[in-house]
Amino acid sequence: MKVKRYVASDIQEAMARVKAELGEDAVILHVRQVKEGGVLGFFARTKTEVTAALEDKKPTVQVAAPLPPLTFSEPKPNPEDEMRELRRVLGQVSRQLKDMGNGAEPTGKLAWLRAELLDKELDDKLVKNLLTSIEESIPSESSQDEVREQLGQSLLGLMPEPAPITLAKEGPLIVALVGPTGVGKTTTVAKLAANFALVDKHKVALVTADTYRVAAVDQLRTFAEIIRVPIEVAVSPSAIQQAIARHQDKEIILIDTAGRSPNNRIHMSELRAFLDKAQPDRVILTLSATTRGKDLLDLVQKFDLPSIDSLIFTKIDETTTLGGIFNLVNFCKKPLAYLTNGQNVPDDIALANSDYIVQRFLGREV
Ligand SMILES: Nc1nc2c(ncn2[C@@H]2O[C@H](COP(=O)(O)OP(=O)(O)O)[C@@H](O)[C@H]2O)c(=O)[nH]1
Ligand SMILES: [Mg+2]
Repeated sequence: MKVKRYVASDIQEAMARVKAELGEDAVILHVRQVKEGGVLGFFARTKTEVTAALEDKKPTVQVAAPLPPLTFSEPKPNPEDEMRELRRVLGQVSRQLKDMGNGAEPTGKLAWLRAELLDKELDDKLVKNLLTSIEESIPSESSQDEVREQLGQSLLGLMPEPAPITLAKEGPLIVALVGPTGVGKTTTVAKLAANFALVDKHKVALVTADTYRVAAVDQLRTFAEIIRVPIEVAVSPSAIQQAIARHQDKEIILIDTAGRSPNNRIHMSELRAFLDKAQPDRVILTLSATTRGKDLLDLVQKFDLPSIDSLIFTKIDETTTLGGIFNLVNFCKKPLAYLTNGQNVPDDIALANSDYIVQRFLGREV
């Protein structure tokens, strides 16, 4: 890779020089204002500095092919995906720069796989462990196909058995969905309620603790009326206890919690107060598959890990890389319960089948 710095009187001039020298394929790494000339900082002129890079050859990493959807809907182009692509390219450039700086260009037979896995947003440490496990499992002269096959096995080995909701207990099973705002908790509660009530003919009650947005209550209430499931609006932790007490004849009580900011301590302690009173049998952390890897890890730590027993990933129809799921599962060792893949209630939800996730990660038809 060729990296070059250009200083010009303005950004237009700098970009013209980048284009003239490095061509249209150059990647802009950095733009900043610099002072030049002058004496002891006086009379210095402000210039624009652009650092640009050009790859010598085509990148060896393959771009993941678009993955097939779980059911009907096609992956939709989405600005977040475009941003992700931009970040991916920049990440790739900065990794290569770092490798060059360290004089540590990845060597060894699996360097191609390392690049590919990092590119799919798998965490550095996880990639290292996977490569070690592959090297230990198959002969070093194995073909790329054999390596990929082993990768699939190693990834499968990472995934705990899926843990869907099962109604084995006497009295109502109390299940609460928690998670950041906008990930799809209410929609997922609606999907689960519809499946339990209409498909499996169980006695269901809904409780919403999301009273912060009028629209949120209405959203679930309208839906509950359609599927003829009772709904309670719990405005306080003690109200949630009373709401649950009123539905002891049900087989499952699904609690939709407020999508509150995990960065806000008051929000999180309110959530905890609701859960303390509700005493759920299961707390399922709901996360969006479109959230970037590192942000996912930050989020999961804010949601009081010990009390969480499983995970739901939503919006897998909106992303082509499922790398974040492996990072997270590997980090918190919690099983997945469900995946959701669209806005349609009640259809766009499925059991979190590990094989499906691995195949999609590997870019294979499922
Ligand atoms: N594409 C897609 N959108 C979803 C999915 N689940 C939920 N949504 C959408 O995400 C938005 C936020 O959902 P909502 O249930 O209100 O999120 P909450 O704030 O966590 O309760 C809505 O527009 C939903 O239709 C999914 O699996 N795929
Ligand atoms: Mg909601």
